[in-house]
Amino acid sequence: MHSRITISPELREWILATTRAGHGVPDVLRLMKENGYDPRQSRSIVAEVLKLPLAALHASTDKAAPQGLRTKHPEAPEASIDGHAIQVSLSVEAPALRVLEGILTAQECAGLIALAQPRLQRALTVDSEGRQQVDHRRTSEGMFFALNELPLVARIEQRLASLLGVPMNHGEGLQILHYLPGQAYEPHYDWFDPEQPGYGQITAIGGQRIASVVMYLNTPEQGGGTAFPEIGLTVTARRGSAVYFAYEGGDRTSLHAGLPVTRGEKWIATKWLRERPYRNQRPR
Ligand SMILES: O=C(O)CCC(=O)C(=O)O
Repeated sequence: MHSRITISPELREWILATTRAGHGVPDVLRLMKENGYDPRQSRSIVAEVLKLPLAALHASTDKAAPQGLRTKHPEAPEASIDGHAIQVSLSVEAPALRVLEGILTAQECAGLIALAQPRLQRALTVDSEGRQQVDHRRTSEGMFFALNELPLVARIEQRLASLLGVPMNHGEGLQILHYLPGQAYEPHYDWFDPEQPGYGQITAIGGQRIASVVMYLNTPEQGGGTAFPEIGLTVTARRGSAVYFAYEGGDRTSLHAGLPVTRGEKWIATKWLRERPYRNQRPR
């Protein structure tokens, strides 16, 4: 798409080194402008070097975009969104965590499973260089919906956006995971480590992740809860409920794991939220 641009090896290496050092796309574009590059041409060059869609760079550098947005932790015991009653049944301060009942109806859970099933593949994780890879720590199967891909997906995304006070476009596409007996997701953080070499590239669009919502689409017969080992909490997986947790600034108490399913199966839908708009990126 950008094959007609000539990029010197030095410039290419500088862009890669700058993002690897933890700077985002807006910083790279600002520095290029200060050095006399035309902003439009800079965007094309950066898109080509970082293998990002050009449209996404417009989103990440949009001056009107709120920077460093945070989610609003639900405080009231009950919220009504679109006539949909959501209850907070457990609150924790560190990490900021809420167990939410009634986030999805039984029909919505069944609808997501039916839509996802034919598209399942071995779930991947993002390595320290920002690449998607098969990882022994995560043995489930999964798939991503694009943001706003279908009316059901859009309705759920809008509900989460209203509940948490962040625009829908700060969300990554909804991920569906399916676990069978013995499958699990070992303890991990959802936020990206700024010390890792791929940090600048992973966060170039949308910035850092700020919060997660894990929604349970079925009730496993046994096992499959979401554990938070730093605080000694396990959230039981129950159809239609969810666990929301926030981790601005890389909160280490947000360490969590999908415990092994010991009988039956487990289906979840996960929404990760970013501090800035995130343009409908499918995992690379
Ligand atoms: O399966 C779970 O309960 C947790 C899933 C999870 O940690 C994730 O998708 O990041």
